[in-house]
Amino acid sequence: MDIKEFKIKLDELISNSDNVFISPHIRADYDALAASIAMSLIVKKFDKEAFVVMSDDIEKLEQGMQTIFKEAKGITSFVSKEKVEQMLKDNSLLITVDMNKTYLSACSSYLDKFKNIVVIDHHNPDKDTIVTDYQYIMPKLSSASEILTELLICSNVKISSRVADYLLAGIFLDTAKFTKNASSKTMETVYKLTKKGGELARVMEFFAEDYLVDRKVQNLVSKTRFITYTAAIAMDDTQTIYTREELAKVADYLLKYRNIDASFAVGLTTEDIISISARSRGSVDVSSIMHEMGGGGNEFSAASQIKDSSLEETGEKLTRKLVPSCYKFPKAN
Ligand SMILES: [Mn+2]
Repeated sequence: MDIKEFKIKLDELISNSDNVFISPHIRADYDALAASIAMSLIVKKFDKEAFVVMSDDIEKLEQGMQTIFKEAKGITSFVSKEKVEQMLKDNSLLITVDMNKTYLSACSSYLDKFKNIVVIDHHNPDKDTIVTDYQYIMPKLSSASEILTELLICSNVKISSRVADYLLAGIFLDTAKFTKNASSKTMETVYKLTKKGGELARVMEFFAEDYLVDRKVQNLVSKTRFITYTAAIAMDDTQTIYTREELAKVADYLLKYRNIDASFAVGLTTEDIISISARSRGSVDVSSIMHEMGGGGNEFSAASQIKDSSLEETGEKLTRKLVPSCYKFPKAN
């Protein structure tokens, strides 16, 4: 569907609603948060109340995310998922951004209470995708922030320099600093946001590394095994607990090496949950590999969480999936 066509439908749904809830995925990242803030600005243009449902523990977010969250409180209303149920009206609209799966919404237990649901995302749909007639799912686009920038522009919503920064941060994250899945369209979006006053130098400040986190990330990077010449798995077989963001950083980091087409970071994220963060330059569809292991994503970026398995078993299972899909001979120079 063309974005202008989608926009007409979206406008109609917003106009006819009593109030609007915007749901980023749980454990929101820069892309989900920026897209949610942008969506709230679009809704406000219709003089409708817009609430972003954030149930993450704000104190646990990384510093840059906390900065955006605190600043954005001035322009966007945030509510917890517990509050939403009391605020629901007969004609409440839910708009999910940066995710399309039921289980990734903080509102998953009461999705049926919304009169209408709109899904705006750039991840592949699958059997768990929220069932609705109103979907705008574009797996070829870099990020939800890229989609939302277009929507803001079509909606004639003023983009402040700070909102432009947030959206740039979303694109920056999802393209691993413009190194993957950044099309000419993505760069055009970056251009438009820069024209609105967004500045990459300020965006970089959100991503400033914490020394201890970076040591942890590099320590896991140093445990990388090359399963084939082009596929790498960084796996920690100790009981160290990682955040999903740390695993994502490891997988992102590994893609910087010349030969690596697909990278995987595997580690415990709680005592009994193993998480995998997968990244690809595009030649290996990591979402299909992660899908087979109970997760999802898109061809460039995917993840899964595994229960009732050991790190060793998970590592072996992943290796078996990789060998047929990933093996290729090194290119001669
Ligand atoms: Mn995203």
